[in-house]
Order: sequence, then C-alpha cells, then structure tokens
Amino acid sequence: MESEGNGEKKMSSKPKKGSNIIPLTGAAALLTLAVSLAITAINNRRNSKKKDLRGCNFRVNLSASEILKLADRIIAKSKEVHDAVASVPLDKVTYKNVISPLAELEAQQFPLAQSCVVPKLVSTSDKVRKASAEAEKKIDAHSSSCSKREDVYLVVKAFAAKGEWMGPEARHYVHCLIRDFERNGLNLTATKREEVQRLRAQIDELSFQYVQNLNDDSTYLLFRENELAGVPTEFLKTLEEVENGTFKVTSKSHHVAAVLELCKIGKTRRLVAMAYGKRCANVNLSIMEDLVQVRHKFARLLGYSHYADYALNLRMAKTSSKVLEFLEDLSSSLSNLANKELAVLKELKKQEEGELPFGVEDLLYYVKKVEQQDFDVDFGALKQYFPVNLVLSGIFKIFQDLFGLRFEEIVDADVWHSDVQVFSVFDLSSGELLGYFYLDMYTREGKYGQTCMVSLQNGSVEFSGTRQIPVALLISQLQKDICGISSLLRFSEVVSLFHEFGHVVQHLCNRASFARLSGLRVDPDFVEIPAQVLENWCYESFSLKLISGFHQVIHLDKICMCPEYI
Ligand SMILES: *[C@@H]1O[C@H](CO)[C@@H](O)[C@H](O)[C@H]1NC(C)=O
Ligand SMILES: *[C@@H]1O[C@H](CO)[C@@H](O)[C@H](O)[C@H]1NC(C)=O
Ligand SMILES: *[C@@H]1O[C@H](CO)[C@@H](O)[C@H](O)[C@H]1NC(C)=O
Ligand SMILES: *[C@@H]1O[C@H](CO)[C@@H](O)[C@H](O)[C@H]1NC(C)=O
Ligand SMILES: CC(=O)N[C@H]1CO[C@H](CO)[C@@H](O)[C@@H]1O
Ligand SMILES: [Zn+2]
Repeated sequence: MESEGNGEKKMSSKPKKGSNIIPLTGAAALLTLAVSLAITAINNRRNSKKKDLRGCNFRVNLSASEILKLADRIIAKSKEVHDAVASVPLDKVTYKNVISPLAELEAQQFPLAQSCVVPKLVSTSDKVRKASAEAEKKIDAHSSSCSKREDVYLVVKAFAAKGEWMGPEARHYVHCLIRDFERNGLNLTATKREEVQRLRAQIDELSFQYVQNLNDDSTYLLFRENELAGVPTEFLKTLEEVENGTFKVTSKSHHVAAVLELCKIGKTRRLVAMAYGKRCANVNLSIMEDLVQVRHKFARLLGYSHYADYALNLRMAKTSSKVLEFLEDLSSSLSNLANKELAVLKELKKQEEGELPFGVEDLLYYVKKVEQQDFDVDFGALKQYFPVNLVLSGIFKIFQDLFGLRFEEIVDADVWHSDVQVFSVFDLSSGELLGYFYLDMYTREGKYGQTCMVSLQNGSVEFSGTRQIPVALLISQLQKDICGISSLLRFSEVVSLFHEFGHVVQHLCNRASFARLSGLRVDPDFVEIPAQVLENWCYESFSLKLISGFHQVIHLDKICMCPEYI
C-alpha cells in the first residue's frame, strides 16, 4: 500500500489476506540447521558508546517530550522557509531563492518528521506512541496549511513562467509543486477555492469515518466445532471459546481467510463470507453515498469531469477511458481461461457438496483444493522448509547478487528495541555507501500490525551538491524464535518478505535528486511493479534453493512436526 495525499501513511506494503502466524508449541530444539546469516558484522566494540549512522538524520528512540519538541521545531523551521520564499518579489524569482529552499526543506525535514511519526508504529512505550500520534497530527495539519499557501504558489508559478533553464528532473519537480497546489484549488477564484477546501475537509472526514468504522467493527459469528470442520486444530485453539463448544469467528481478515480457505462446511463459509461483505453496511452505506457526491462536486470544481479523472491524473494511466480500455482488454483476453478454471472448481464442488450453486464463499476453498490436488502441494509440510533465518539470509544473498550490493550489519547502532537490526548498504564495485536499512521483524505488543516498508530518509542532492542517502525500515510480523528454534514461515510469508525487500532495495538504489521524487515516490500505479516483478524470484528453483532448507524439530525423543496452518 502506498497512499497519496497529505496526512496519510508514509509506507508501502502489499495488502495481504490472512496473515496469522501460529506460534510454535512445545519446548523443541533445532536439530539439523544452525544457520548463520550470510552477512558480515562490523564489530566495533572498542567504542562502547552507541554510534550515530553517518549521513542518517533519522533520530532513534526519542522520548515523548523530545518528539513533541522536535515536531514544534520542524513546524517553526518550515514556516520560516515558506515565509522567506513567499517574500521573494515576483520579478526576482530564481531557482536558488525559490525552488531549492523548498526542495532542501523537504529533504531535510522528512527524516526528522519520520523520527516523530515512526515511533507510533514501533515504540514499546505507550506514552511515546501517544506523543508520536499527536506529533503526526500537528505535522500533518501544518503540511496541509502549507499546501494551501497562495503566496508561495504565486512565487513558484512566477518562477515557472520565467522559464529559467532547468534539467528535466528539476522541471518535473516544479511541475509537481504547481500541480499539488492546483489540486488544492489555488488557481481558482477565492470563493471556488474556499469551496474546494471545504469539500476536501469533508472528504477527509468521511473517509476517516469509513475506515474507523471498519477498524472498530467487533461483530462475530458463533460456530460449533463440527461447523468448522476442516480448519486446523491450532487455528481453532486461537479462537475464543464462548459457550460450551462454540467458537467466535470475528470479521478480522485472518479469521475470515482461514475459514474461507479451509472450512469444509459450505454453509459456514457462506455465513462468514456474507457477514464479511456486509461489515458496517448500516453505517458505511450512507457514508459511501455521501462520499461519492462530495468527491464528484470536488472534482468538477477543479475542472475534471468526475472524481476518477481527478484521481487518475497523478497516475500513469492518466484517464479513466484508458483504464476501462485496459480492463476490457484484460477481460476479453482472460475470459476463456477464467471460465475453464471456474468449470474445474464447480466440478470439484459438485463432487464434494452435490448440486449446489457455486458462490463467492467457494472460491478460496476450491482454489486451495485444486492447488493441493493438482500440484500435490501440502502447504503444511512446505512450511518445514522455510525457517526464518535461512529465508532471510537467502533473500540477502539474492538481492546482493542481483543488484551488486553488499550488506553489512552495524551491531552497535542505536535502535528502539533489541530485536531491531541495522545494515549498511554498499555498492559492491565502487564501495560507495548507498544507504541503510533497519529490520524490525518480530511481532510484539503495541507494534504496528502489518508488513510494510517505511522510508526514514529519502535520497536527494542539495544545491551545493551534497548528497543525502536513503534510509529504509522494514516492519514485519514474524513470530520470534522460541527456545532458539528458528520460526517457520508459510510460503505466502516468504513471498511477502521478498516483496517488501524489493521495496527496500528500490528505495536504497534510487538516484533521484529530489526527496519528493525519490524512492517509492513514483506514480501510484507504478509503485508496486518493481517489488512484484522481484517476487517472481520466489518461484525459481535456483533462488528457492537459496531461501529454503529442511527444518526438523525434535520433541523429547520423537520427531514431531510443527503445528501447521494454511
Ligand atoms: C487550474 O489548474 C488545473 C490543473 O492544472 C487546470 O486544469 C485548470 O485549467 C486551471 N484553471 C484555471 C482557472 O487556470
Ligand atoms: C457442556 O460440555 C460438557 C462437557 O463436554 C457437557 O457435559 C455439558 O452437557 C455441556 N453443556 C451444555 C449446556 O451443552
Ligand atoms: C530507548 O529509550 C528509553 C528511554 O527513553 C530507554 O529506556 C531504552 O533503553 C531505549 N531503548 C533502546 C533499545 O535503546
Ligand atoms: C520520501 O519517500 C517516501 C516513500 O517513498 C514518500 O512517502 C515521502 O513523501 C518522501 N518524502 C518527501 C519529502 O517527499
Ligand atoms: C468493507 C465494506 O466496505 N463494508 C461494506 C460497507 O457497506 C457497503 C454497502 O452495504 C458494503 O457493500 C460493504 O461491503
Ligand atoms: Zn508493495
């Protein structure tokens, strides 16, 4: 996920269906593999003081009061620079007094802002997470007010009109500055502009409500054990048992996905699929209707024929007609294949459940069935081959080889939790330091619940030629090793890790000169492409060999398999 607009998350991850990890049980010990990561550790123990990372302006592990103070400083500095730019007389505008102060401000302030905002996702302290959320609100409100500054807009526009020579990258940057102001209505008359900003606020509020409703949804269904036949015992154990033998299935995606993929009872799947589809329908239907109306008005005011064209203007596709054309084309090319595959699923359902209509509740279940039958895959057994350490070292090896990089762990760097690791990334041939990445891999209380990549600092080049290097953070939700046993990953988790690592490398190898155009800040319909292309390595035998290996667990004196799920 990578969201546009102000005040939204600065991160990217692939939306995933159920990603529940069932912990290993029993005191077992790793028998076969003692895998060490294929990375060198620079052990600089002589200097016991934690050292700062050279060229990284992200500040680690700030306290609650430091976060709030820093947020105020960021805002004050930003005001100062915007005021200075706004005060340039329209006939005296140059690249140096208008564009580069704005570009450098963004580049320098981003890692500081992330120092305030990221603790909300990863801090172990409740107090710090609260301060971080408060700081984020303040900073977002400030950026939103900057994006409405007519004085700055006029100066930038005057600069663009002057036609001073610029390279293509700088020209694109100026174009983006102006475009973003104009998407806020700054080139409209005062009354229309106010209307645009009023509608924008309404859109934000409605969208927030909609998401909030979904997050707060605590509806559930109750099933007896026999009604849940097919789901693994381990999964059943994680469900709350309400009354004698009835289990709570909530509308959280990992519950829903497990039932839809594995439950043999068609009626149960149907109830769950229906309840999931109807989540919050009583409240969010009217929100949705309002939102459609308000967005339409908003887009019309800004000169677009509808909201889709407004949204697409930032994307590679550019217009809704192009999108429709693309979808039609896909549909006509794939229909035959889809019908053929659907017929197979329907036939399977007929064999298993008799003559019943094939519904939305059947898709995941029978797709999984086909995979297991046709390819003879036992997803439970597969998991034995993906101990997390081995997967990680394999991923490191593949990415280093593929992109000519060298990763080195920095063991004495400052971090926010002892599980967090930091790595330097070097260009293999020149030895140049390209950037850093942090890995915060294991799930823990209070930590953000998705797997994603977050930018902590973006690559950029200042007017003076000084280069700022990119810094990335990968957050994931793996189960920590238990009693020294490397935890095992489902194959889908392996792919997801590979995918996020693709984002990390895309961020780090970027050579853009503007923080705003760097890393993952590409057109939103392109942002997932590099990581998705890289995912394909997970299906090649040579790379599979690097990221896998049999993992055997011994429990007392008999070999036991770890609990399996999906
Ligand atoms: C305002 O900017 C938008 C987007 O760049 C453009 O389509 C529109 O024609 C402009 N309107 C005016 C009044 O200049
Ligand atoms: C609850 O379960 C116990 C043990 O399985 C059984 O003896 C009892 O009759 C059950 N009670 C109800 C109300 O189902
Ligand atoms: C983070 O800072 C707190 C104090 O604010 C300190 O107690 C904690 O040890 C620090 N954590 C790490 C991992 O350095
Ligand atoms: C830096 O990159 C991130 C992720 O690619 C992006 O969300 C953010 O807006 C960029 N920062 C600036 C200052 O543009
Ligand atoms: C998740 C979601 O969007 N839930 C529902 C909101 O309301 C509409 C209209 O009833 C449903 O179609 C959605 O599924
Ligand atoms: Zn992604």
